[in-house]
Amino acid sequence: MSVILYNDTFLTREQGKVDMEDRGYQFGDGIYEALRVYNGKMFLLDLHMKRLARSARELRLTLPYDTDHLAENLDKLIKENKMENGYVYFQITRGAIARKHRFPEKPISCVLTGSVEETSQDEDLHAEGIKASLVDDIRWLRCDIKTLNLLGNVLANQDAFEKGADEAILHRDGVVTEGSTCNVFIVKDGTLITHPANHFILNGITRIFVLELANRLGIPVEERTYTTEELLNADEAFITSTGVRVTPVVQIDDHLVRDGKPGQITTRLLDAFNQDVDQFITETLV
Ligand code: DCS
Repeated sequence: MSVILYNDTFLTREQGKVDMEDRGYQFGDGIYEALRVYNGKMFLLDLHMKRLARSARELRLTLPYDTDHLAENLDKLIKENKMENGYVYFQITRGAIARKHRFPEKPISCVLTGSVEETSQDEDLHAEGIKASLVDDIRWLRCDIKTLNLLGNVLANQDAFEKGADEAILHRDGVVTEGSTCNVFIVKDGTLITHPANHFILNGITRIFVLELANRLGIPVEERTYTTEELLNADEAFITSTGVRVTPVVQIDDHLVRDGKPGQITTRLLDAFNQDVDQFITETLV
């Protein structure tokens, strides 16, 4: 029986009920984070908590308690569920009140829920590469906030799936932004290129980590916009996210990325990433 976090308490999954007038349910008025757990410990926790605090500020949402306390509760949640490897997901909404678009006049309590999902350590990894499909980015202009409003992402992801692809790569008028669930990188003439972290993309924690790895490995980086044409003519392409780490993109619709095999720089970054995860696991053993 799984245990969930509900505000500051722990309940069984069956006990966890949310009010039908919760603003998260009615407007998608809330924020979330998803973290990877290895060996019972949360990976890149501080960066996730920083991003959560930023999302809350941007939506003028007051967290029910501070991020240190939240981290302690998430730790307990993992232990209660005896989970070794998997994900922690949590979300915070502006709370439940009679439906009106504007914020509640008097402050009401936020609703925080958290749950875990067990997976094997490498279930979501696809080192051989995936197929992607180009889809119009029809989302709003604050994609930098990790909000519950994911309809643009959901529709793009479904569109890609129906075209036989694993992921949608989004573009605004021919400028590649990110994936429906991930960030997108290309490599051209040895340089790593990715969309700058502005309002058009979510600044992925994995994106931040991969940029640090590139720096460590001496791979030149350009954070700049690039077009779908540059993507199709890239030497290499890959996506990053909490689930997939660094995953090569070997095909985009009917077009092979170079020879349709994972690129050299992509593989170097994935190897470095995996080594850091292994080290993290070893450290948590002590
Ligand atoms: N861009 C979008 C639109 C995302 O949804 C995600 C993660 C990312 C980029 C990559 O961010 P992280 O590197 O921080 O994971 N999507 C999460 C989600 O909705 N479920 O799991 C990962």
